[in-house]
Amino acid sequence: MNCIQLPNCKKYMKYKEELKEKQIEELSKELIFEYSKQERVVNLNETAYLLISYIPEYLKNYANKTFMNMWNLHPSEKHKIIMFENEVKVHRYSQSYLNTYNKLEHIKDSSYMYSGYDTSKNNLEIPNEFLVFYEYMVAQDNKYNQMIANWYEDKNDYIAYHSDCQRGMINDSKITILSLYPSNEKDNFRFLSLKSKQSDNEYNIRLDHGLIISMCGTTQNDYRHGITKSTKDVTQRISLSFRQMEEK
Ligand SMILES: O=C(O)CCC(=O)C(=O)O
Repeated sequence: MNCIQLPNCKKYMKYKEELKEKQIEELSKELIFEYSKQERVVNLNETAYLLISYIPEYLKNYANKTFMNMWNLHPSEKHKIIMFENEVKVHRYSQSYLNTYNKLEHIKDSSYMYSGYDTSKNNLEIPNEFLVFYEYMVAQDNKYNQMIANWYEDKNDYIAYHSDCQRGMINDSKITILSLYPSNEKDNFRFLSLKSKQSDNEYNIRLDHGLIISMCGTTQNDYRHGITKSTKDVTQRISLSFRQMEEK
């Protein structure tokens, strides 16, 4: 495993030098992870870290061929969430599958992101088009038992900074996001932005086609994350996020 301690350790400086040598574009604190078979580790602090890897080539080929079929699975209406008891429509389509947490007892002083008040469709079976990705993730770690698909239509779709709700999740489990696009055109790739709750630390990670990013350790307690709006026109993006929930 490569270890990338951010922002000051020697290994990170060496990594930056290597990026320059390969003439890979890197803006200030923007991290780009070109395809590699090796899993990489990004330490956000002593207890929060990210794991970065890629789906194998056969899954990428499958995604290239079936992207529009997967796109057409999005719900007809943009997603709703609950913010301090109010239903709010957000700028993306979203659907959760399998073991989704459906209790709303906390919404007086917190938010609920899996749906609005109607939780009746939060535990659907995963559609066939997405099953290969779910099965791949379960083969990596058999604790994954829940999935959310997010569909981002264009540059105006985004997800606001938030920390993921950990209610109902297995203790110390990770949350993993896979990014898919209609092509490998890097101008369309969105960024996952992570902002520390305790300091000015901020990391922007380019979410390439087929990139898998796991948020691990205390990332949800120490950082907020979001997908920012793009400043230029971009194609669609689908993200599949995988969680590890306590069995009911
Ligand atoms: O679409 C994404 O990549 C972000 C998803 C996300 O932030 C989440 O599931 O909490």
